[in-house]
Amino acid sequence: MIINNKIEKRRHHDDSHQHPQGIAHDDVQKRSGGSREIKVVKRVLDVNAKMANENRRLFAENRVFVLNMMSSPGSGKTTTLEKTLVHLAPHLHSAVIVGDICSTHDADRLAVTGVPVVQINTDEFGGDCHLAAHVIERAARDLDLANLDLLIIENIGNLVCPAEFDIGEDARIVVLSVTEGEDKPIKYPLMFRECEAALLNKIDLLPYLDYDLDLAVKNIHQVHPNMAVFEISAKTEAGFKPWIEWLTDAVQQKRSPNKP
Ligand SMILES: Nc1nc2c(ncn2[C@@H]2O[C@H](COP(=O)(O)OP(=O)(O)OP(=O)(O)O)[C@@H](O)[C@H]2O)c(=O)[nH]1
Ligand SMILES: [Mg+2]
Repeated sequence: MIINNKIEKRRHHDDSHQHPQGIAHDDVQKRSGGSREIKVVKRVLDVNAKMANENRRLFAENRVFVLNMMSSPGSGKTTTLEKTLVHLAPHLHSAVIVGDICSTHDADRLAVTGVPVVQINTDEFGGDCHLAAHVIERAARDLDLANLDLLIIENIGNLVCPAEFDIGEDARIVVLSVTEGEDKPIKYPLMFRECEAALLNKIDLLPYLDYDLDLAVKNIHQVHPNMAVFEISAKTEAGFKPWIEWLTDAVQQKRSPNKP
């Protein structure tokens, strides 16, 4: 099932490009005394945080574990999901919300696995480069949450902005492919600080690259000590076992009746 969920124009902020840590010109008001005050950015944050908490409550009520998957464009989120969903299918009921600025390419690919997929396109409301909590709330209405164990949200390809927005998820992971270079955790630290695990993808390409895997892991741990790192190839499924176990354990913990 694919639902092409073109979220209606329902922004909580104006059309300028706004982020909690990136300030659009419209948001800055000059005071007569010369000091500058940021008003709209705080309102955006407050509204998003409130909606994220409502999402979290809804997901908890339905005991659905929600994973927010983020990365640069093309590092392999959809390919990893295509394979991961097949591994999980015998044990868990899963669904995916996938965000892209345009097109249903990713939803078409993921639907082949048989899981329900909701595609979000942000082009109709300004081409946002991240998914915000109110967009997830709208998309989740198209899913039968009561019958789900796991909801995976493939965020829009971007190594910066998605990390700034709480969407009510239980865990966040970042996919970093070996073709992006070892230095990305150092250059884009927020993403790595905010995530609980990293998938170091496309290791099947290592024989063809001058890539230092140990340095990449060291850089990840410099930003986020002890972060779980899974070295995988979504193409060959090398390294998948520990990744699938990590995810399955996380889902089971949320669904455990003994959990307070
Ligand atoms: N060799 C190799 N190629 C891969 C691997 N994973 C993904 N790819 C390729 O990388 C390209 C991008 O993969 P996607 O899964 O579409 O990446 P994505 O992160 O979902 O991209 P966006 O949704 O556009 O941000 C495709 O051509 C994949 O076939 C891998 O493990 N090894
Ligand atoms: Mg994708």
